Amino acid sequence: MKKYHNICFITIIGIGLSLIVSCNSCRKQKDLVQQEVIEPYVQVSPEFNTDSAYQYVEKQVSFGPRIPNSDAHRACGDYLTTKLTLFGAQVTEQKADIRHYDGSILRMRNIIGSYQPEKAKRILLFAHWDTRPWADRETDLQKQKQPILGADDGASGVGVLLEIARQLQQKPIAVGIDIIFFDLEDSGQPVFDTHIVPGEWWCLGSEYWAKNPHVPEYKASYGILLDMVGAPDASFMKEGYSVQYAANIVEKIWRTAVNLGYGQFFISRNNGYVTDDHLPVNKHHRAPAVDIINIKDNTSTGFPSHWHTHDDNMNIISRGTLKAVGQTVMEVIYSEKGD
Ligand code: AHN
Ligand code: ZN
Repeated sequence: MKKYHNICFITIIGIGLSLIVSCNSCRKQKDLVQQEVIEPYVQVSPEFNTDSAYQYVEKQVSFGPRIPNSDAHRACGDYLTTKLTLFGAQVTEQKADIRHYDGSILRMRNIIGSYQPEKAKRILLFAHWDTRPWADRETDLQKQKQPILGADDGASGVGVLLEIARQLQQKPIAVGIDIIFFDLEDSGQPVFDTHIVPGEWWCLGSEYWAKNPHVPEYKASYGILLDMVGAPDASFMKEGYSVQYAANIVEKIWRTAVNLGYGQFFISRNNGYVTDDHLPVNKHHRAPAVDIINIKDNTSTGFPSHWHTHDDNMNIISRGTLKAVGQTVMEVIYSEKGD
């Protein structure tokens, strides 16, 4: 009887052990299977055409430096207005006379293209279209006094947004979109003028709009600024004011970029505070706004080495970078649900 008991006991333990073992291997197999069938990310947005974005950058640069009060500035402004109109946006222009740091008057022209203006839920996409009147980061003083072409600093963000405008006409989305090309971003006091004039001389177009929006009481769910989004080795780090005012939008954009395979451009690191067009937009509460901007930690300025030099020309524009930024922004906005 005792022996029988023992056998019985051993058998029960045996069955128990084998159950545990088989359950474990069962679970292991399941884990394996689950790992093998991780779903690839399925893109919801139409394909951003980077050749077309490149052309829009090239066209702006072909006017020459788009410095305030110049013929090239006027001609390029007309081009941008015409393009937005052709792409089906409702276009509004804001004009005002704004005081420059040296006391002269700059004739400002902000260009706004609205899609589905009747919709309450809106997203604001913006870039500056003016170019810096000086190459004040050149070492040679003569070169410093010449205006830059601003292929990256100016034209790249606008080029990407024009392509997005074209796409919005082809395939409308669930939310309203406002695209703003701000003027007078880049007329801040040059470094060679050491007699510092107190005041804020950067981002004058966006400051004007944030105080006097084209629609009274204007608010957007969020805003995205594109600044210097064309260089082949661009690194978009998480800029300080963007994180301070719009942390969840920063995360949404960077996560989307990684999902699309653009993690080499969208770096998961915080780096610096930049006075840029998103600052007035944030301060005046028009939208929590994020700056996608090429930031470097291995240069003295914190910006790429071509910044505010004559190297900022078509040679530093890469279709691959325009694509990474354009497709990421499109994916973010085409994922939005309506009101
Ligand atoms: C300042 O240098 C104060 N802000 C940089 C913003 C900028 C200039 N973006 C392009 N050009
Ligand atoms: Zn600049």
